[in-house]
Formats: sequence, structure tokens, C-alpha cells
Amino acid sequence: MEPSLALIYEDVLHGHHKDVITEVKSALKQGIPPLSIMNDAMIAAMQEVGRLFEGGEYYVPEMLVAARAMQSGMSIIKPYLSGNEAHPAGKVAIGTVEGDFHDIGKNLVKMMLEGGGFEVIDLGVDVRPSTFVSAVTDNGVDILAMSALITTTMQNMPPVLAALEKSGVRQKVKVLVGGAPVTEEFARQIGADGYAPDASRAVNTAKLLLTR
Ligand code: B1M
Repeated sequence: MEPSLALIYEDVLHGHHKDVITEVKSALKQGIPPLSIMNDAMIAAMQEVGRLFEGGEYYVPEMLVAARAMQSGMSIIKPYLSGNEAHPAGKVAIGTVEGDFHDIGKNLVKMMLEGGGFEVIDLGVDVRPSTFVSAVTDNGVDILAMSALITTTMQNMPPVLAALEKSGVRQKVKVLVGGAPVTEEFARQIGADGYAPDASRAVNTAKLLLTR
């Protein structure tokens, strides 16, 4: 791995959030693409954090400090991923489903969508079905984007689809789902319109959904 990426990887892994800021700035100055910093260093480090947690070497506090370091790095990268199109490609409301507080992936998807020219309303984490429905009825969004990181909380996606049906707005909006445990098959089973395995592909899928 490129030395500056290796430094960022280690900083995220060990939760050195101040060093991450310095190293990300330095990598950008060296001309390393922001997407490479995000994917090859920061996301890779979070995957290792997950592996260490599963192996009993990391506990929740270590995950938290790593997450904070990742968020610090992302705050530096964000301006480089932002779009500048005058006319938004579409309006998206994004949130992590009820019972789930993981927001790093959701924030990345949000950033990439903004970079792709979408206007994005961030509903936050632990979002109830009624809040997703209100985003459609009150804000007229074209796409509802739901993220879930836990096998149990992904089961809170179908109630959102049911709530949309019940409110009579299911046909007005495309539903895009994703998050580590979510699969294309799961998306199909629950009647979502689209699935994306990562933030970059979420943008392509969102654009495709609006052409249908
Ligand atoms: Co949690 N956690 N966590 N955690 N955590 C996981 C998810 C876990 C897999 C760890 C493990 O056991 N290996 C596990 C879930 C196991 C399962 O599914 N059964 C787990 C657990 C168990 C828990 C707790 C229950 C732990 C506890 O308290 N005992 C607890 C639950 C809290 C809750 O939400 N109710 C918990 C808490 C936490 C922290 C708060 C400490 C922290 C989150 C901080 C935060 O988000 N602000 C945390 C973290 C950091 C993780 C891991 C280590 C990293 C997650 C992450 O940010 N990854 C994670 C292990 C892992 O993922 N390997 C783990 C980086 C991020 C970029 O990837 O979010 O997958 P990800 O997003 C990807 C794609 O999935 C996709 O795009 C992104 C990249 O391009 N994507 C979408 C995401 N959303 C999308 C939406 C789309 C499309 C694509 O369309 C709408």
C-alpha cells in the first residue's frame, strides 16, 4: 500500500482522529485521489476493525474511536466529492433504519449522491417508518434510501415499504436499499426498487432508477 495510505489506515484502525486529519490533508496534497483515500485506506481500516471485533480483540469503545477517526477523515474529503451541478439529478431522503445507529456507510452514500448531483435530505439514524413516509409526503423526494448494518435491523426495511403502501405513496417514490448484510436477493424479496453494494454504485443505481 502507498505509504501515506498505510498511515491513514493505521490512524483509523487505532482511532487517532487528529492524525487522520493531518494525513488525509497531506495525501490530498500529494495528489492521491480522494476515492482511493476513502476506499483503500479508511474503509479498509473499518473492515479490519470489524474483523478484530468479531475476533474479540476489539470492543465497542475501540470501534467508537475508530469510527470517530473515520468521520474526521471524511470531513476533509467531503468537499472533494461534492457536486456542483446547477440542476439536481433528483431528490433523495436517506436514513439508517429503526434500531440501527451505524451511520458511516450512510454518510458515505450521502456524500457520493451529493457528488453525483443529487439533493439529499439526511434523516439520520434510527429512523422510524413514519419519518421515511413523511419525507415522501412532505418533501416530495424521488428516492428513499435506506441503510442497515445489522442482520436484525435490516428486518426493519419491510415495515417502511408497508408504511409507504398504507399511506398510498409507494408508487410515487423509488426505494433504494443497502448496507453490509443487505443483498440483491433480500432487496428483491422485500419489494425494493434497487440495491447497491457500495456508495459509488448507489449513485449509478439511483440515476438508473430515475430513468425507469
Ligand atoms: Co457495530 N456492528 N455494533 N458499531 N460495527 C457491525 C455492523 C458488526 C458487523 C461488527 C461485527 O460483529 N463484525 C456487528 C453486526 C453483526 C450483525 O449483523 N449481526 C455490529 C454490532 C453487533 C454492533 C452492536 C450490537 C455492538 C454492541 O453494542 N454490542 C452495536 C449496535 C448499535 C446499534 O446500531 N443499535 C454496534 C455499535 C457500533 C458503534 C456505535 C461502536 C460503531 C458505529 C459508529 C457509527 O456508525 N457512527 C460500530 C462500528 C464502527 C461497526 C463496524 C466495525 C464498522 C461499520 C462501518 O462503519 N463500516 C462494523 C463491522 C464491519 O462493518 N465490518 C460493525 C465502514 C462503512 C463504510 O461500511 O457501513 O458497510 P458500511 O457501508 C458500506 C456498504 O455497506 C454500503 O456503502 C458503504 C461503502 O461504500 N452501504 C450502502 C451502506 N449503506 C448503504 C445504503 C445504500 C447503498 C449502499 O443504499 C441506500
